Amino acid sequence: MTFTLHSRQPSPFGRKILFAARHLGLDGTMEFREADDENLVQSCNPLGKVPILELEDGRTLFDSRVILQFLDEAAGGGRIIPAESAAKFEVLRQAALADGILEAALLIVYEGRYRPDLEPYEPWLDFQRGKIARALAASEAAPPGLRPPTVGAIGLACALEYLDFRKPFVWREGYPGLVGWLAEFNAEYPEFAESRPSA
Ligand SMILES: N[C@@H](CCC(=O)N[C@@H](CS)C(=O)NCC(=O)O)C(=O)O
Repeated sequence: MTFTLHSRQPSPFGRKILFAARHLGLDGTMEFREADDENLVQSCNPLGKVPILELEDGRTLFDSRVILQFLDEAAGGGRIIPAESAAKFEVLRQAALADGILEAALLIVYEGRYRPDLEPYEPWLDFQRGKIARALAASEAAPPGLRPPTVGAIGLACALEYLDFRKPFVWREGYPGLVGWLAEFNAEYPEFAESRPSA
């Protein structure tokens, strides 16, 4: 079984897939392809977003949440998404919170990137910052467990490092518990650094 991951090197959603595949021992069967052809991206995903996972039989899967479920099953199941119902839904809820941080962070980044000729619209940016602040507070109050790295933990680690990377929201001073949590995640999974974007 081989897969092609269409993504972009700095994508935090793509990073979730890279780390999960590595952790699950599936990285040897997954080829990374830089998604620089917008037509190809849109033909695989009408939403025009990455990551996309192309399967051997030509099927394409998106979005990152679906791909993570697919990888978990491909690795035997119950590895990064618990099999037991209550634990599973708690982890999926944590993952949704982390994705929400990323979505709000991306909107802040895109506000600058796609409207470069206009003044930033602060009420909109504050609205997004509020989502990030509340989600970080909730994640700090009840952080995902570290062992194993569930989709909740993977999502949160990718979200926090995306905030460090693009700096749409200053978080380290306000959330010392999460600073410690992220340090522990990195210590536990040194291979996480391999997927860290460089630019
Ligand atoms: N919910 C999607 C979000 C994916 C996403 O927003 N990807 C960004 C790159 S990090 C993208 O492709 N943006 C282009 C666009 O919004 O058109 C997922 O989990 O995969």
